Amino acid sequence: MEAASFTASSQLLTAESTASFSSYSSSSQSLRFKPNAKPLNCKSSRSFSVRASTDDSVITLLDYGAGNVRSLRNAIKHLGFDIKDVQTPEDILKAKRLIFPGVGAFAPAMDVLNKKGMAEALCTYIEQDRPFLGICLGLQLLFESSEENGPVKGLGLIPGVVGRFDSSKGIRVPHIGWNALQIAKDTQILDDIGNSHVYFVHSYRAMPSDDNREWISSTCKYGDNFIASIQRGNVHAVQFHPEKSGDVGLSVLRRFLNPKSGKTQKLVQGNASKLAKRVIACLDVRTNDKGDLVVTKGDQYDVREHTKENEVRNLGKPVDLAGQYYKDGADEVSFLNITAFRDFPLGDLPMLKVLRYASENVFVPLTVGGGIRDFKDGNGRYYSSLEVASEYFRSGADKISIGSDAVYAAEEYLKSGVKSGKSSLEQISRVYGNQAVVVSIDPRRVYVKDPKAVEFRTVKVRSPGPNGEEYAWYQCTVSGGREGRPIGAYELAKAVEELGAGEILLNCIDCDGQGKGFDTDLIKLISDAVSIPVIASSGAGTVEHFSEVFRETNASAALAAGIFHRKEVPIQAVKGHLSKEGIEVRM
Ligand code: 1PR
Repeated sequence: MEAASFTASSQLLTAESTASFSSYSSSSQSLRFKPNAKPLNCKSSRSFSVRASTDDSVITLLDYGAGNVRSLRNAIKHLGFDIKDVQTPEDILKAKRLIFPGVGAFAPAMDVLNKKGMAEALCTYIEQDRPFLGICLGLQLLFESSEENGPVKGLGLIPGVVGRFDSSKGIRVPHIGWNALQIAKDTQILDDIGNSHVYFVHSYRAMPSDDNREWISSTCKYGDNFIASIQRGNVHAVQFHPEKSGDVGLSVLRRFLNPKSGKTQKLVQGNASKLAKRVIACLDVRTNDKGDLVVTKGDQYDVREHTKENEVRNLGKPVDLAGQYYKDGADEVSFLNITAFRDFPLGDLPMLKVLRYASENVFVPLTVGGGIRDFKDGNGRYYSSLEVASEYFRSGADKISIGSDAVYAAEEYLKSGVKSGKSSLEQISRVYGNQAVVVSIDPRRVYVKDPKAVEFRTVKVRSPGPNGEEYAWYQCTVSGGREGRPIGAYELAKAVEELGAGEILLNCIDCDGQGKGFDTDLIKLISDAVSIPVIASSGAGTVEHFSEVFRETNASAALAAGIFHRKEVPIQAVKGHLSKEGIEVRM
């Protein structure tokens, strides 16, 4: 996954990278791909005469340690292959099949490849037309350069510059979600895709041109037409994430890992043409009074049964439910550790275990939230929010979600007008990219008669308040709705976008668990205010509530919990309804 925003520390890295590029540039010139050269025109290294391994069941993985590749490891293992990690450039040259999942930002990735001598080994490997699969940033790095905190030179194997999506064209950046491909040529690994959707998450992309046309195996339309995959001989790279693209994605990986594999399962063909609206299943998780980690669900955030015992409502086991929702067709699964604001999440080993087990069998994106903040444990040891997030990523999360701490960061930012760079939100998005950071907002409606009576953005509500009020503002809360803060959801959303959030999970305490529909007033307000994707949450009760929220607001995704846990409405019923209503979904 490439990072969308790299500011303070990346500038340091970029400066370093620039230094190493200057020593690298002479060789990178000769590494540059010349369009008509065959085979690939990389510079061979004299020192690299290593024989390829002969074991077909072992896949070599180039993981330079910049982020979460656990999902990919899980997918490879799920398909029955073992993984050998690259430690040295020689390991690249010994590989029988090499997968390069680019993670982090372009400049630091190139920096690591150059410093470890892997850039040249990679070029040699590709020049020899040996089986290669680049993923996401692993595709972008093959190009001449990137504008991401650059210009920064890439491996120079494919002509072209990687640039940022242009949000002024009315698209949301990052590009997050399920999109259709236009297949440009026959490549074995895309054979099963047809017109199904695959999962993308990125802010930068390579554009097709006459110079790189012969490489392009598929394109995708998001604002512009960008390169979704390339292929030449045995060299493949994809901008999407096969390891997070469900059965279709697994088939892409399977076909790369085992080219002899025929069609192994019948994939559902949809009428994919553009970015699909996502349907997300959410699991609110906490420890019950017996000490078991359970999926629970509240009514307006109250998760206790209204009985004498007043026990925590138990709706199932987190790993089982996540696996079930994946099979049922959820486009994403979210875990919210709802009491982590008062506990130390790294002390919550069961939650990390849940994530590890869930990610072994769930091949769509997994988000985890709860308790992401700086923390001092009982022995006075300090843990940064970045360490907490890193542990979540290592355990299998693709995105993390920040609640309370993002409210404090936004308040601070609005008060001082200065980005400190120190908030959890800023730190995590700097290291993992803003597409990996969701901000979860827990607002409560506050009715007012006169919008001028409050300093926060109000909306004219469809249903007037208890005293006939026609307006409302949405007060942000922290600690699972227990404390209201002096900031509105509108102000918070704008601030966190500036601080580096890549997506907003927009709850509404009033609607939570009520089954009466999403708060479209709130969702319209926020989805019109920001240019990052917004996930509508709280209140889904029927399939019509989903079509309503997508028709009336600019939400990119809709999330539900109660109706899925209680099996009142299956995920496929939601998708079938949306599709019938002409709203594109991944089937
Ligand atoms: O503040 O960073 O520790 O994060 C805590 C996280 O836990 C936040 O994302 C917050 O939303 C969540 N949370 C805290 N307390 C509760 C609670 O319910 N008591 N759950 C809670 C929030 C809301 C939704 C829910 C939808 C859909 N849950 O995620 O799943 O409202 O429900 P529905 O379809 O049944 O209506 P931090």
